[in-house]
Amino acid sequence: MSNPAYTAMWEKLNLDIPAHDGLLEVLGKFYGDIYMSQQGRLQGMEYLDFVLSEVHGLRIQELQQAKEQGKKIIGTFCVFVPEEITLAAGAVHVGLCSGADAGTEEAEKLVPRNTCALIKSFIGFKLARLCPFTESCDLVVGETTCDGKKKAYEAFAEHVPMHVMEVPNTKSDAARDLFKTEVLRYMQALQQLTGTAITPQALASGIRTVNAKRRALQRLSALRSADPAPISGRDALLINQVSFYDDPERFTRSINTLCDQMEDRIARKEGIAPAGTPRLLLSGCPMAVPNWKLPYIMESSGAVIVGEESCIGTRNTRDLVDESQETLDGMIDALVDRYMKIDCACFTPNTERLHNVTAMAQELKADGIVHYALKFCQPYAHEAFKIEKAAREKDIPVLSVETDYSMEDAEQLKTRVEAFVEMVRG
Ligand code: BJ8
Repeated sequence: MSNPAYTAMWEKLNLDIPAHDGLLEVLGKFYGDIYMSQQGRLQGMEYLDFVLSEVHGLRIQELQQAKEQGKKIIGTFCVFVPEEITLAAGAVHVGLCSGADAGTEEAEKLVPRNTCALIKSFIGFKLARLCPFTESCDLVVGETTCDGKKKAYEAFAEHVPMHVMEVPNTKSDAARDLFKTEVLRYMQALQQLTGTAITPQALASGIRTVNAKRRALQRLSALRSADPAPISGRDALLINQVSFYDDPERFTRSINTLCDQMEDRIARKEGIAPAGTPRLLLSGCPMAVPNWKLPYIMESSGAVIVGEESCIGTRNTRDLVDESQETLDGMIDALVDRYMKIDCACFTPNTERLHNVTAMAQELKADGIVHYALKFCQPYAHEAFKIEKAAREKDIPVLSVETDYSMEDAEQLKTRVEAFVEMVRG
């Protein structure tokens, strides 16, 4: 993955070149072991392999070209930041690196040690000068979701230009009003940054583009109810991860082509694993690139993952924005309604998630659920108890896992996952 052709660009972005080369080397090896070792992958996955191999290369080059054309780059860490608005302002919306242990020592000088790996990762990537996305950003947009993130953004703001959106903790009418105010404030900040007034036409187009991307991912998700499973969970997770980096229109076309291939495969009754392979739903915290440890352990323990109930999964794709509005205000209301349906564990209460997880397990014919919380993530660790109870009431077995980005617990996790797979196999 390290490529001398991009070194000048990375130098210009002030990356730590030797450390970055080292990171890409490890990432390339990790990817080879986890992804390229799979048998019978869909042909359409070649596109995803290519995008990932070029995620710090060609994609960053595209961002630099966009900047030369006067476009602004907006970086985010949460699905509450509306991409529709970013696109309507003619800017580029990207997710930022937060899925690997990097610069942890430096990060722990800014945030407490008992902070989740995702937060430490994005701070570490910045302080260690390893993320070309962060370095390309004209603005990073944070949100007041969990305590860890909202306090971390205070520290992060000393290192990057930041805008923080206030995301409410409840779903009351007052909370919806607050979020609408915040969407308008984000819109204003973007208009100021880009010098572009957001028109109803531009917002309608942004809504259509993001809806089309979500529809393609919904289509992919629904096809996974087939047995044998047409795609591995690792590949499906990768697709969801890439959806945060890639150009949205190009990505949507590629995923629809991949779905056509999945349909052919299903018609031939073929799959990535034999029919009857234990099927698991993965639920919980988002898994950013290259956080593939748990999916790899699950799928190398005799199971196939059939869905990801997370923000890098269906929590981000389940709901669409109503496209029938014609006025700017009507579209913003439609957008706010859609975003207020997100069932993030930061909300209280968050009972709709219990229904969504169990319904998803049933629709995808999952034999069990693996609930995943990052260590020190209070919201998802709390909800693990509730998910276990809700699933038990529907006779769905649950394995609750707490882990981080290190490989130290890999063996221990594998033992637990293998025992769970044997149990659901019955
Ligand atoms: S909408 S899930 S992307 S906040 S793992 S940083 S919650 S302590 S990521 Fe999230 Fe938005 Fe919610 Fe989705 Fe905090 Fe937990 Fe860390 Fe987390």
